[in-house]
Amino acid sequence: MTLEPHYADDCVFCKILKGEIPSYTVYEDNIVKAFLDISQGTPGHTLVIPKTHVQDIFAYDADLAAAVFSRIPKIARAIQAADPTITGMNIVNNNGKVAYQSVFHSHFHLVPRYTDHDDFK
Ligand code: DGP
Repeated sequence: MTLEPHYADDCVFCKILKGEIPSYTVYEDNIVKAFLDISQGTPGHTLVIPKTHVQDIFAYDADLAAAVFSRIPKIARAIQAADPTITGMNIVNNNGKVAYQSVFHSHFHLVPRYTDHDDFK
């Protein structure tokens, strides 16, 4: 499996990688792109995707997994640094339709959690 960018036809996240669909970039390097999730149900909800098209976790090899996973803590810290009330974060990765994956280009949801959230007042 190559770590270099490799795009699939008819993939919305590949279109984002190619600049054909706009996105708000949080972080980018040669391996991954992190950008704001379109929903923003939680402010700062970010998606981290490999630049090479890979459908889901079942398709990763060890090199791609190491490259992508090793970047996630840095991106999480960058999001956290944006707001001192971000004191937690959910990291979620859905794989397969039965696991509620809706975009079949592997992605990790980084969902910041805030100390001033109503549930924790
Ligand atoms: P999942 O259900 O785990 O496959 O999550 C897919 C996410 O992708 C969902 O939270 C919404 C997001 N999404 C879908 N289309 C776009 C898009 O065009 N732009 C951005 N920024 N996010 C998108």
